[in-house]
Amino acid sequence: MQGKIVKGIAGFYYVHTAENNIYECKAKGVFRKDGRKPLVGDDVELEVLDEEKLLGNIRELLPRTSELIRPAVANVDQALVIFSIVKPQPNLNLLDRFLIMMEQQGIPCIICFNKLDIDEEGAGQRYEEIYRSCGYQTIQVSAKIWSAGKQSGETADKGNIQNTSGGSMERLMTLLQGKTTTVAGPSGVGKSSLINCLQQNRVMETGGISTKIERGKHTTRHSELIAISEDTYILDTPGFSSLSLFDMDKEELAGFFPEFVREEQYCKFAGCSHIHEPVCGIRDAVAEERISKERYENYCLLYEELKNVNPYKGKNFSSEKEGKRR
Ligand SMILES: Nc1nc2c(ncn2[C@@H]2O[C@H](COP(=O)(O)OP(=O)(O)OP(=O)(O)O)[C@@H](O)[C@H]2O)c(=O)[nH]1
Ligand SMILES: [Mg+2]
Ligand SMILES: [Zn+2]
Repeated sequence: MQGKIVKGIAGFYYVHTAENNIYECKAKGVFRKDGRKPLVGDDVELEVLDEEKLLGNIRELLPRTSELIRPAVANVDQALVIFSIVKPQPNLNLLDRFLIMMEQQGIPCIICFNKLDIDEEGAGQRYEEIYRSCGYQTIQVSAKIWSAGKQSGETADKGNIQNTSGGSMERLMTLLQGKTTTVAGPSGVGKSSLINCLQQNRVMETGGISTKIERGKHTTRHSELIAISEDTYILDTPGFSSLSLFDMDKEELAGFFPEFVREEQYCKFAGCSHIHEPVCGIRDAVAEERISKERYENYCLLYEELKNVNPYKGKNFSSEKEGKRR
């Protein structure tokens, strides 16, 4: 029988099958010999041990279409990165790190700003503008309003969700339809709350945020894949509070800022770092507000960070070249 791993905890894998059963399985297949490890999202071949108690063994891992390192998950089509507009306020540097990480792994991102209901100053609009101008799909929602409407039966007809105060939930549903989406974002922004709005069957545990520091409490501890409809899955993940850029030279960084790419042609120097060179297309675009100041500042911070992480990388490269010339 075939199924999909929806959760993995302490050596057990929970496998969802077409009959809508979830089997508790151990990894017992030959794949273990070549050091392959099952991931949430993996399609697997399982052997049923006990039909009543829903126990089984995973015999084989089917080929993956994608594999993410963080969160560790297979076969996702896209990421829905969620930040709240307020409580907690978004850390755009963390958002940019996440976007870069996904660009590196070739996974498209939708950026969702939640808690629209308590956005008194319209900050969400500005965040949306920053990221829309980079070419990302962006959306503002309120899980709270939406779930209140759902409970009172207002939005029972899914095709007719047009609640402006609840945000663009209908559009969000359309973006997720037929795909496997990993949700990501800091703790306390409402990832689990939003997933609860999107599906009826399972209720994910949600937690408060600490009133003092307005941070989340890390309520979700394990990644879990939830079937919203037959071919639509969403992965709830634990919140993260930091991300380090990995495996990248500082020269590569600009390539992961989609809005930089179209302006680079105006840089005078090939390999321009966009930090200090005269005649720089990126810095001109920032001055003319075609590139947002926030994004550029984060670029500079991350560039500096990469420089410090691996200060000798560039130098090694040039000395190698000299060595060859001799
Ligand atoms: N005002 C408001 N509060 C919300 C909204 N969505 C979620 N919350 C609240 O924010 C808090 C955190 O929500 P969760 O869904 O647990 O957040 P999470 O992102 O899953 O957090 P972790 O599991 O810790 O990573 C809870 O108190 C929710 O009730 C919203 O749209 N508006
Ligand atoms: Mg959660
Ligand atoms: Zn430049």
